[in-house]
Amino acid sequence: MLRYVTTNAGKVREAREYLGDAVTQLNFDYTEVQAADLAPIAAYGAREAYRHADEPVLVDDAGLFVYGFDGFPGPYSAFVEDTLGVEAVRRLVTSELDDTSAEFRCVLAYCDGEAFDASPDPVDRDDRVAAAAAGPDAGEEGAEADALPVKLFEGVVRGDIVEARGDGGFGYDPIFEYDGSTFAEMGPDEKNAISHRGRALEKFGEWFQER
Ligand code: ITT
Repeated sequence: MLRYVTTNAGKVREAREYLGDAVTQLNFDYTEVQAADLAPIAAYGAREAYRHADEPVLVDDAGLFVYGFDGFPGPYSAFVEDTLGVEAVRRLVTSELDDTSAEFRCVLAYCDGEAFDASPDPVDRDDRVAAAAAGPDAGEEGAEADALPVKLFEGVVRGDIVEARGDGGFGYDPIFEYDGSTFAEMGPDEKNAISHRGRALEKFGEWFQER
C-alpha cells in the first residue's frame, strides 16, 4: 500500500490513473517550508508524512512557473490560486507580458523509512532551507546522516497561458495550453501522457517497480 499525501483530490485521481488502486490518498496537510524550489518542500513533507503515517508515502508538490514573472507563482501557486484566483493570474500574464510561456513542475518525494539510494538533499547543507528539509529529527551536526532517506522524481511540461478553456482537470488547467489544447480540455489519460505529474509518475513507477 502506498499513501499519496495530498489534500488535493485532483492529484490523487491522476496518480491512481497511473499507478493503479494500490495508491490511496492520505489527506495530511504537511508543513510547507518556505523555499524557491519545490524539491525541499516535497522532501520535508515526505519525512513529516512518513513519521505521521508510519507507512510508505509519496508527497506531490507542484506549481505553475511563468517565465516572464521569474517563475511566479511557483511554490506559492496554491496560495495564489486561493487568493488571486486562476483568472486573475491569466489576466496578469496576458496583460503584462508579450511572452506568455510558462511551465508546470511536479516533484514527487518518496519515503518509507528504509535506507535506499536516496536523492542528494536538494540544496546546500549550509542553507537554512536544507536544514528545514532534513526534518525535525535532524540534529545541527550530521543532519544528513540523521535525516530519513527520500527519493525525488521531477516532471516538467512547458506551455502557454491562454484564456480559460475546458472543464476537466483542476487548478490552473483551464489556462495552461499545450500543443493547441488546454489541460482542462484533455482527458486524464491524455493529460498524464504529457503532464509534469505524468512525467514524474513515470520516473517514480519505473524506480518503484525495481524496488
Ligand atoms: P497539497 O499541498 O495538499 O498536495 P495543493 O493543491 O495545495 O495540495 P500544491 O501545494 O502542490 O498542492 O500546490 C499546487 C498548486 O498548483 C495548486 O494551486 C494546484 O491547484 C496547482 N496545480 C498543481 N498541479 C496542477 C495540475 O496538474 N494542473 C493544474 N493545476 C495544478
